[in-house]
Amino acid sequence: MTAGTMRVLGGEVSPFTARARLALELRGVAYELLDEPLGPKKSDRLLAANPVYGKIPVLLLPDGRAICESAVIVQYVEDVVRGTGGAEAGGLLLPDDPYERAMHRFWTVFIDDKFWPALDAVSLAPTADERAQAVVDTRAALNRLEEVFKDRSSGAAFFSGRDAAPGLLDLALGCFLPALRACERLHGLSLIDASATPLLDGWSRRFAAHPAAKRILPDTDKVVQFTKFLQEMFG
Ligand code: GSH
Repeated sequence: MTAGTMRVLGGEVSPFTARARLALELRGVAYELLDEPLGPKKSDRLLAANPVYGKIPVLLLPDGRAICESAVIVQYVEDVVRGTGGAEAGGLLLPDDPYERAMHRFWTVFIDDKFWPALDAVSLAPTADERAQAVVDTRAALNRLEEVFKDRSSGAAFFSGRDAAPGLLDLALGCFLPALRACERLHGLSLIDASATPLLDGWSRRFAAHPAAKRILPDTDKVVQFTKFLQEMFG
């Protein structure tokens, strides 16, 4: 990858943008963040780069080609760095074993399809009943991810099975930690904690303390403000 020429269309409080940026940071790829204001009207730049979904993040390659979908971007970064025999070749973001790689991809899809919609609905579902159900669904997804951590981490610090380096699955869930903490604060809930999900509790502290996460993840305060703005917009 040519340093300094990658660009990310994204937003500072966007969890999916954080996921893509974390991969670039962890792999030491320089990039520029182009802030893409999200509102009812999407910019021509975003629609040209992501005509299918019109969503951020989009990774713009030095030659202008675009890659959409945060988990696809993470895997692209991994593929390119492996392909160039980068200093960390041998699998930093995904395990080497094909079955393990498949499992990490499977649970990444679960996080996006089950966990995130449930967490999002805790703040944004239209009715009280739906919000209550969303809390139940969020807890159920986290309980499942507690089991996944036990199975995949092999006792290491991260889902990646390593003590020093987070991988795809860590990024997939970790990008939502600010949203989760904001949701806890806004609704007086405790979702990841030492009694309900002790393994995820330890993991979340280690992930948040990782230098790349410290650089990229937005402050909980900012996410609280953004969530309130969304509640007003959709409420
Ligand atoms: N599956 C997508 C990914 O992983 O990149 C989700 C991206 C996504 O939902 N991005 C949000 C967005 O662009 C911001 S965090 N929302 C604007 C919209 O839905 O119109």
